[in-house]
Amino acid sequence: MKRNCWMIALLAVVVLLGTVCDVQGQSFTQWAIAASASSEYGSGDWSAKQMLGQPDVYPGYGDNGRAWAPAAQNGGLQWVELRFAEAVYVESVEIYETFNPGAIVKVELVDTTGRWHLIWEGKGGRPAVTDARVFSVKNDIVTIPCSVVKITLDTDSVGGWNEIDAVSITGSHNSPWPQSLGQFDMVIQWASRAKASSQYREDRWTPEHMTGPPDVYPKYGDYDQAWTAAYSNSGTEWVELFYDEAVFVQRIDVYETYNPGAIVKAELIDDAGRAHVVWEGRAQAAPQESRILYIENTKVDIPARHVRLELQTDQVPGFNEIDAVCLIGARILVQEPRARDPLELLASIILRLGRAVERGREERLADPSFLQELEDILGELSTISF
Ligand SMILES: [Ca+2]
Ligand SMILES: [Ca+2]
Repeated sequence: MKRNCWMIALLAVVVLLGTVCDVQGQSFTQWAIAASASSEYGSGDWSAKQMLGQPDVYPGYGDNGRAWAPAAQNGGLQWVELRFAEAVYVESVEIYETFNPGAIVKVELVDTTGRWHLIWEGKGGRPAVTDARVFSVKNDIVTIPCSVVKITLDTDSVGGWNEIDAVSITGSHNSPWPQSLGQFDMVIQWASRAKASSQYREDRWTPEHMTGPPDVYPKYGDYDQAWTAAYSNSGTEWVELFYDEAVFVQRIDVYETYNPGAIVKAELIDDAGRAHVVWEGRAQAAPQESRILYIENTKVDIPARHVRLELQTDQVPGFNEIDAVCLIGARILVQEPRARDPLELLASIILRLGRAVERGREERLADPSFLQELEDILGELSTISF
């Protein structure tokens, strides 16, 4: 056997591994198989089990017994808990709200060890358009598999019955996050301090109104609990947000609650004061509704607690308002060596053994018939399809 035979065997193993990983890495959507709630309007219609399976009200809008409703219209905090068949690395949670949407204030994932992780929080409020909506929450917080979702609603925040038709999770069996991100170490932070190039008034629409969790979103409009610049179409403006703890930033979520689309650049500023560009885009008017601009960070791997956003306010007519900015990141970068796949390990051992036999023959280190026997065994090993 010659060296290229070992190489071919190794290549075959590598190709096979790649294919297997591809199949396992695909994300898929699951619908709830079990549901419970803090309260329910009925034991049949409007009960928690009306959230099981695929939506059967959505995209319809209105009071419908095929969706869950709490016992009372305005009954304070209520929660629902949904269980899914397979634990997956959750990429997003989709919540089908089919009557009086906007009351969701908290979305949590429960991992397979039973630990709770907050992945989204807000104050609740009626969105601009009263229509059925799919509220989609991205997850970059929990980097281990989960199969349970808990959703908390403040039913006082949106009048009338707040109904949920169905809930799904989308995720895969393979982690979409870099190996280096430590498990359990991702944190959600809201800005604790903020400043801006200008502000509309001394006491209202100030930079401080960008600190803390969103209190305008999902409402849309000109609200003084959000920041806006002194003038509506004055050109370049900037805002800076400060957080308590420096993290390796995974994502920046910007809550734009009035005339969204003016942001053109996002930077992280390290503790030495150097700016690192995370994202750049073009200003463009977006639909007249509040939105979350998700800025994924794949470029900058230094810890940061300081974010700078640049806006081109003359490109999007009207006042461009920002309600809150969330920083999501890992506390520490765990540099664990990647666990090697057993097949990959075997292939590399076969390759090493082949080289050793070759060296033995070239340097006459052993009996030629013994080396021949070793070579024959290696030949057999390389014909096995892994
Ligand atoms: Ca339903
Ligand atoms: Ca705010």
